[in-house]
Amino acid sequence: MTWKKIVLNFSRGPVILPVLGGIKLPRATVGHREFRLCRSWSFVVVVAVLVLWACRGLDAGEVLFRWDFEPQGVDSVGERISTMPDGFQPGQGDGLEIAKTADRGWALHVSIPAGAPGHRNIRYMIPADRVRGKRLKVSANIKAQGISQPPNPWNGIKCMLQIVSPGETQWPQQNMPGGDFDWRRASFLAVIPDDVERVFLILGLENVSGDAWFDDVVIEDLGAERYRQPRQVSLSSWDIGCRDYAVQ
Ligand SMILES: [Ca+2]
Repeated sequence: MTWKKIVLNFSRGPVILPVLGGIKLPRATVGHREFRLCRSWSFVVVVAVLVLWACRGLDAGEVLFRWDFEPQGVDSVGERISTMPDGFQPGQGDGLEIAKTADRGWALHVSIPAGAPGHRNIRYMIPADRVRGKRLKVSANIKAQGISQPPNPWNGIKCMLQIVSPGETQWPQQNMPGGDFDWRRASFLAVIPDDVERVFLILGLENVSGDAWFDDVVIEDLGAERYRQPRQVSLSSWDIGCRDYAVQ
């Protein structure tokens, strides 16, 4: 039997379907034997539901934290505010503010003057007990303007976790390019060890100059760790959801 003998035959009359009814399903002929491609739409529906359920487990989870940097009080009604969200620890120096953008409302704006690459960030301490042994997804909308070329791939725009465990510190992130780009969604995954002591979210710039904006920063709990290796995974490129992982 060869594939050449497989002929789809759409002329054998209707197959009455138990779910949708009245829709013709094609039949296949293999040699002298004939069979239906699908026994019923019920089977198709069940498979589709299972696939959707499996995909949901890959990229959706309980939202633990979300920051959109929008003002919360009457004091914030104005042209400009500089107050960081509750719990965030701003770094020293200028160049950190919550500023209004043209297309995303208020956002975190981090700026370092051209010609003087340096470090500037804010950090948020995530309660370790809340994420211990969990898989986390961190995502944010990021915009860049005039970011100088990072000296190393891991420098530059930082949307990163610092995971401190006994004898080991991990820095999972998605590496990002320099230059200019409009709002894009960055995301990465991280596995939090059972013995974690401290976890920080860090947003800012490292070893570069230029301007970066951060908005709609979300940390999701994807559930308990399903595997031990790799301990960190991150997306290899922009905007590809949670399907194509690259081990850092
Ligand atoms: Ca916003």
